[in-house]
Amino acid sequence: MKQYHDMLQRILSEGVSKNDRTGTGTSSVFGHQAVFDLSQGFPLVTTKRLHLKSIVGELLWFLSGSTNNNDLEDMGVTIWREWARPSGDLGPIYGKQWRSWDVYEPAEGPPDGVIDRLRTLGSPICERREFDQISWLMDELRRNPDSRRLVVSAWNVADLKGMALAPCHCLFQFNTEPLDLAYRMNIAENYVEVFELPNECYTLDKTAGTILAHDALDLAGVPRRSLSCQLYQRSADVFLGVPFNIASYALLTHMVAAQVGMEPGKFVHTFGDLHLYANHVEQATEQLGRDFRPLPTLWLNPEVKDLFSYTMDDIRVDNYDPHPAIRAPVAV
Ligand code: DHF
Ligand code: TMP
Repeated sequence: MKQYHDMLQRILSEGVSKNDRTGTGTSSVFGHQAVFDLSQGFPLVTTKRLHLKSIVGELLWFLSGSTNNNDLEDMGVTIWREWARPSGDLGPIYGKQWRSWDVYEPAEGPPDGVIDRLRTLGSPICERREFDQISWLMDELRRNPDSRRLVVSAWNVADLKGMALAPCHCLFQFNTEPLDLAYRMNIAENYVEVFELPNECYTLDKTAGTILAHDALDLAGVPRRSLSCQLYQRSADVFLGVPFNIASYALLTHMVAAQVGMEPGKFVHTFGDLHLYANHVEQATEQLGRDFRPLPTLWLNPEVKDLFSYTMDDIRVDNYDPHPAIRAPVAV
């Protein structure tokens, strides 16, 4: 996770002092990009231990469409507690916008005369409908994988005033690319049991990316496309929020890819205001002194047949061997 240490380092060397909404004070850079190649391991920071259950729980909570902190706490996750109202409500944040963005459309039905009369009385003449951006995305990825409009937005201007916190990770876009044959052969053994085929008259030369007996290797189950995701994050707490955000969107990319039969490609993380809070400097410096460990790998239960059916038990990270956690206070 050199990309993550580069962010910390860049803020420490080039960051400018800025005041902020919470009154804590930050050192900040505006505009940064990090790219994570998901084929090189799951990007979970190894130089401090991250609480994976909080990351997975939060993403499942977003995908469920909930915006009530009580639903998140029922999964044992407390990261949104400080912002919740006494009822647990957080206003129309991510879950609402991802799954049921409000759409107002001219009401249909009443004869023109009635509409005109309501108009003169100043009455609303719209009907409310809900748009599920995530379901739309899944359909569109299958229907139109070359689309350049595979965008999901949490930044709903009309709803901002009701939100407990304005969306930090506000917009993401997916992109698919065809995989060439050599790459598909290289990943084949992740999908089909090539070495257990009854017909043994073939040789898979993985280094050369060639196959000597084509008809013996069945690539039917091997993805034809890779799937990448780019996130725009307008505001980013580099020590506490960012490691969560990287892992969360990497996980989302893996889950979506699994459901549409594509190979996870890259996660591109683009930042607006990337900042280190003044009371996290010591912790960040300690973390920078630690050496990287190998990245873990992600396992998703292949039995799960739709994006909204994943549970905690269907998602596992193997071979995570991080340095110890480093505590830091969160700015509210
Ligand atoms: N406000 C601020 N100032 N920074 C944030 O990162 C932030 N993130 C929010 C909401 N508001 C925020 C939602 N995400 C933690 C991590 C992510 C997160 C909120 C909090 C956090 O405190 N992490 C600790 C403990 C994690 C745990 O309890 O599982 C950590 O050490 O990583
Ligand atoms: P702001 O709304 O004034 O920008 O404050 C939001 C703070 O929360 C800011 O420090 C960024 C941080 N944050 C993250 O870094 N990641 C997240 O996922 C969330 C929700 C917040």
